[in-house]
Amino acid sequence: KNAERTYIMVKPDGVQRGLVGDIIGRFEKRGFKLIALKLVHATREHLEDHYGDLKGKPFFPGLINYMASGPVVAMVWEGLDAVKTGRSMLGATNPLASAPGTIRGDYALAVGRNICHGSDSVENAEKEIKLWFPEGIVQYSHDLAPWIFE
Ligand code: YYY
Ligand code: MG
Repeated sequence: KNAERTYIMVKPDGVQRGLVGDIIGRFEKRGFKLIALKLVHATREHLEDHYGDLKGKPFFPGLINYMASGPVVAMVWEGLDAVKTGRSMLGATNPLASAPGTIRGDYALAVGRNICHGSDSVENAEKEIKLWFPEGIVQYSHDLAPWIFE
């Protein structure tokens, strides 16, 4: 469970608004280990794959336009309960329902401009990590683990 992984992405609005450093900093300071990171301007096909479960929703075309409007920062973070903890750090899907102190609750107002993505299950995290990082993930040890995990 210490080695659980989640896929976290700063969306195009988060990149444009200069929130990349803050979002990375929150995950670093919480104790998660950064194991993959890149800036990508994704194709519509790739984004339709990523959001495949939402095909058919009324907001889907707008979501793809928004996500294809600029580069995103794709990341994999590893640590204790990474999927669930990552979701709680992001806040609710609709930023108006996100608590202050969460990323969306601090920086966003509109559901269609909610600045970040996080995997919603371990199974989806694995799929998303494969989709965004087909080249694989760097392995390295970081000696903080005993200071963060029992
Ligand atoms: O996982 P999460 O991002 O919190 O929400 P999803 O239900 O997976 O929807 C993905 C994405 O779609 C959401 O972050 C914003 C957008 N969206 C929308 O624009 N309008 C909605 N009513 C619901 C979702
Ligand atoms: Mg989702």
